[in-house]
Amino acid sequence: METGHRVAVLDNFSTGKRANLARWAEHAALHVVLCDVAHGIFAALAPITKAYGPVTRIIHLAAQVSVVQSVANPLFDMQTNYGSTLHVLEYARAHGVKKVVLASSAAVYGDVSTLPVGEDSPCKPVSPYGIDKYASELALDYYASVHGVPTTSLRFFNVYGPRQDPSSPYSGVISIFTDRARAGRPLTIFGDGSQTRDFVFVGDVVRGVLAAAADGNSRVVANVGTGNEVSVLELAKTIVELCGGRAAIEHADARPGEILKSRARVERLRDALGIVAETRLVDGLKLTLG
Ligand code: UD2
Repeated sequence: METGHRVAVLDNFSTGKRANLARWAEHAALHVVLCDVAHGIFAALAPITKAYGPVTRIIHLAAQVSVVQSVANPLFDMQTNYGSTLHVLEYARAHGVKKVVLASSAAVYGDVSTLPVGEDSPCKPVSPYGIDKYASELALDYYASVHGVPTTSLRFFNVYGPRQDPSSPYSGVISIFTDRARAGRPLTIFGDGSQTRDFVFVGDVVRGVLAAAADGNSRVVANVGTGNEVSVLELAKTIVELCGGRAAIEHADARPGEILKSRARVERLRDALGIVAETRLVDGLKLTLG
């Protein structure tokens, strides 16, 4: 909207909060529509399509985001994560949308033997979540080649930042750890904490998403990460230290269906989209802690 675009937000607010849009609430170019994307978007967008013409660019972020939840309820994951993608692509096909950007995931790779993992590595997901994100990528590719819908799939690594909700046990680890460390409560590490992740700050992710939406190329697949990996134990120690050192670190059983190591190759993000995720973890953590 800052750049003169009209924006429709479709959300069922199952995890997101309207309050996060408060800054824009009165803006005439923002339309917030209560909608479960997995049930279709034609009806939800009909008034906007009628008044202003069809949506021209879609950023598809709607998903259930927990790998653990997908293991417990694979059908829900498929309906939510893959089903929503098909609804988005059907709208795009019907209305000649100029770009569909999918929030895909590092989970499409599964357990990788060689790190950093590049986009041409084989995709062997080890969870229903990873399978449904990969299926979504294949659907984008199909709609691009058969129906001429321009697409970009961004494989998000571990995204974190302010306003991430820590309230569910399946919330992102940084939201949980910062919430607990702030309150002086113990941080629980699943397993020995040697598992690694490539944590990428939300501001850098947003720049990648906007670049992908504006990009004229189609069928681009790019990782969105920093190219660095940090162990969960190291992460926990850093957060405890930033919060004054009061909180204890505990261990519990490792989670099923999880990947062990994760680190992105980031050359394509830089070369195809001109983006470098440059926020250092410690700076991103400080911004998250506020
Ligand atoms: C994240 C994303 C997922 C997908 C995936 C890609 C979230 C919530 N999930 O899954 O959508 O994109 O990355 O690979 O962002 N952990 C603890 N203690 C806690 C919570 C987590 O030790 O209290 C560990 C957990 O076992 C895992 C790591 O921290 O090894 C990261 O867990 P997560 O749930 O933040 O994210 P992940 O990588 O499962």
